[in-house]
Amino acid sequence: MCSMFCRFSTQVKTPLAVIIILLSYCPFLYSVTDDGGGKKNVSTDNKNELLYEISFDNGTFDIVDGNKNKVASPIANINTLVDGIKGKAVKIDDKGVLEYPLNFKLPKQGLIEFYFKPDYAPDDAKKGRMFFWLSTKDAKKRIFFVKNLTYSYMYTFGDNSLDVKPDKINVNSWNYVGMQWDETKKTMQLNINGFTKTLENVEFDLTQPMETLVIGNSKYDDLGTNSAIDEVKIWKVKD
Ligand SMILES: [Ca+2]
Repeated sequence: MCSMFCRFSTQVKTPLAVIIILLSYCPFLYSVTDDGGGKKNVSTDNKNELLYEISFDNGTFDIVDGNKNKVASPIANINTLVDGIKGKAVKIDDKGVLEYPLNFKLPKQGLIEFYFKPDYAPDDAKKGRMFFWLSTKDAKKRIFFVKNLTYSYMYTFGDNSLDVKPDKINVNSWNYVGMQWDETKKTMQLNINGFTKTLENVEFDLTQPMETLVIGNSKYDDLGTNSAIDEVKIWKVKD
């Protein structure tokens, strides 16, 4: 039953809300380790190479590369700038979205980071929310971070997922999200405010270029965001 649901969840046009529901019913196929906490923030390791960044600090919503050269402006922009964890941030309401056309391959060892400050209530249960979605053209290969309907938070890479419970998320204050993967070591890791979970024996397919980045409400669904988001960064992780 689960494998059927997991396969079904990869269908291109499956609404994200359905994916979230199905993933919440699929037990992990691989071992998960939970370090119970400890402050880890790989981006502080200056060996890593910054590939892309959205800081919102120059008054725009543009994505720039590691040399601060503009890569893309969002297709949709109905959002406002607010005070961020650093400089300015974007406030995305339940209808807001930033959607960027891109064309790049993810590194074999990579890290995606951002901060978000939920403006919804602590008892925001049974409401899926969308924060970050990066996908290939066919949307089967994607990394996304959402709040699912049972109020845990989820990081998904392809058909693999890691999640944390809502007590790891601070409503109405800033939260750190780190989503890391290593194709060689076959691991993926979720880091929420220094609380980390790692999934092992993960098979990645990074051959297709990423073509769409959505920050905020999904273009496929009406999940809403109702949060501020800041300092989005994509890193190439170096040993
Ligand atoms: Ca900022």
